[in-house]
Parts: sequence; C-alpha cells; structure tokens
Amino acid sequence: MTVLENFLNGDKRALSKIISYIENREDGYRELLGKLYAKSGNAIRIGVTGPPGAGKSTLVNALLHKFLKENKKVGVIAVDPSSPFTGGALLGDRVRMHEFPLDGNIFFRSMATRGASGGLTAATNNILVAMDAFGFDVTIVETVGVGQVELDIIDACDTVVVTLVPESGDAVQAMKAGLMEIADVFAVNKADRPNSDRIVTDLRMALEFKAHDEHTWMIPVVPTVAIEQKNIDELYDKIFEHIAFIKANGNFEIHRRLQIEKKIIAILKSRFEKEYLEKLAEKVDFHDISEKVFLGKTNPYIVASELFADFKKQ
Ligand SMILES: Nc1nc2c(ncn2[C@@H]2O[C@H](COP(=O)(O)OP(=O)(O)O)[C@@H](O)[C@H]2O)c(=O)[nH]1
Ligand SMILES: [Mg+2]
Repeated sequence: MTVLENFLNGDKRALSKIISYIENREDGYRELLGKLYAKSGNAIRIGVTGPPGAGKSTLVNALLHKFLKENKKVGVIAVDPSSPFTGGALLGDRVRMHEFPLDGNIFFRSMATRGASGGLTAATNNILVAMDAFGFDVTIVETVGVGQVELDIIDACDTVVVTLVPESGDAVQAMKAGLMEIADVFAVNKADRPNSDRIVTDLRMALEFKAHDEHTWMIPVVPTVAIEQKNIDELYDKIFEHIAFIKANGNFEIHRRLQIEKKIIAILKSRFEKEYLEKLAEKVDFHDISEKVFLGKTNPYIVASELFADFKKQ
C-alpha cells in the first residue's frame, strides 16, 4: 500500500508523512496537494491568535476536551515564528501528546519555521488542506498574532478567536492593534486574575459603540480560565454561533471563495518568483548592475523596466 492509500484509510502515521513531504516541498508535492485539495473543504477552520503567554495553547487544549465530548475529530497546527528552534510549540506538543493519545480523534502538528517565513503562510495552508482531506471535522491554527504572515494565516480561517489577558491593556489598545477587525470572538483568558472584569467590560463597551445594525455580527467577549477549563463551553458555543451566523448570511462562502482567489495568486507569485527570478539570476549579473546604479549611471527603476521588457519578449 502506498502512503496515500494509507492516508485515505485514516492512518495518522501516513498523515504525518504526507505533511512532512508537503512541508519540505519534496518532488511532486504540488500534484499530491492537488489530489488532496479535491478532498478538502469540509473542515471548519478555527484560528486562535493572541500575544505570547496569553494561554492560547492551554485554551486550545481545553477546547479539544470539549471537541472530544462532542465526538468531533480535530487537527491542530501550532505556528510560532518567534520560537524557530526548540521553542514553545515543541514543548507544547509533548504535553499534548500526553494529554491526547495518537490513536484518538485529535492530531497535532507544529510548524518549525526554519527561517522560511516567506513560505510559512503557504506551508500552513497546505498542511490544513492535508488535515481537511484526511477527514477532520475541524482544523485549528494557533498562531502568535504579530506580523503580516500570521495575519495572512489567520485570515484564511472561518472563525478567529483573539485571546487577550487582563494585562493586555484596554479596548483602545486592542483597537489600535487592529484586533477588532481580526476577531470574531474575544477570549479574555486568565479571568482568575484580579481586574479581569475591567477589560471584559471595557471591550464589550467598545464593541457596542462600534457602528452596527441588525445584520452585524456582534463580537462576543468570553472570559475564560483555560487552566481550570472554565467557561470553555461558552467559548465553544460562541465559535459555532459565529459559524452559523456567517453561513446564514452568505459570508462563509464569500470568504472561502476569496481565499481560493488568494491561493491561486499566491501559487502564481511563488512560481513566478521561483521560475523567473531564479532563471534571471543565472543570466543577469546583479552585482554589476547594482554597481552601475551605485555610481549613478542608471537607476533601479530603469534597470527593472529593462529586465521586465526582456522577459516579455521571451
Ligand atoms: N492563571 C492562569 N494561567 C493560565 C491560564 N491559561 C494559561 N495559563 C498559563 O499561562 C502560561 C502560558 O500559557 P500558554 O498556553 O503556553 O500560552 P501561549 O503562549 O499563548 O500558547 C502557562 O504557564 C499557562 O499555564 C489561565 O486561565 N489562568
Ligand atoms: Mg502556545
């Protein structure tokens, strides 16, 4: 039996192998992804983001216990570009393996970024496709919400949970950080800490003041204590209320179509970059050209225009 056949028979070891194959962009990975893509599209995608230490991993684990109770199969991928070596994600994995056995309904993977930040969004999305094709009901991406890459990853999710803590500041800061635009649900974790009520009330008020009508999804603010599994049911309910809401108003489909568009463009971009720029680099002496620019004989815009004109002629 081939790895793909084992994969299709629900063998998690085959899933792990296929994920590594995709992650390492081994020969033929695009064709493989094409096959998997045809089988994907059924899993609900949940994003969990927030600052480091907010309790995202703990919260995801708490949610997983709820998913298990609901008899749902879940694939989780933790992306943490801030710890490229043996950082939090890997340690978290070990803890999780303890908590959720390999033969159960939960599957984990952490993205070792290996400095490939440019391809991180694509790699993460591709792994989600593999998990989706494998037959998980839900996929969860956990990411530290900072840069553009993380935003792109989270943007591809159907529902985004932004995790904050009482120390995160106030609603004004959340607004400045653009979190109101990203969040579909706010989890104020570590609600066991003093003053957690303040940020909850503050966020709720700020959200109430934002322009809205009866067609607007009102972002719920759910206080949680992930380490004690407190209020996880409510968080779970809000996630699925949001899914139901966007399915009813059509935004679920609109968003997914938009993601397909973005995916095609991203594939094209990466192919242009790989196939055109790499070929160009073989022919063109960039060192020589930059020297000319440096000496004021030409400028980068003229150089790029000339190279582009050459490319169009071919
Ligand atoms: N007091 C308290 N600590 C928590 C809670 N949830 C998580 N933590 C702790 O916060 C730390 C960071 O949690 P982790 O899940 O790794 O955060 P992440 O970096 O956002 O994934 C850990 O020491 C957790 O045990 C909570 O609800 N209350
Ligand atoms: Mg974490």
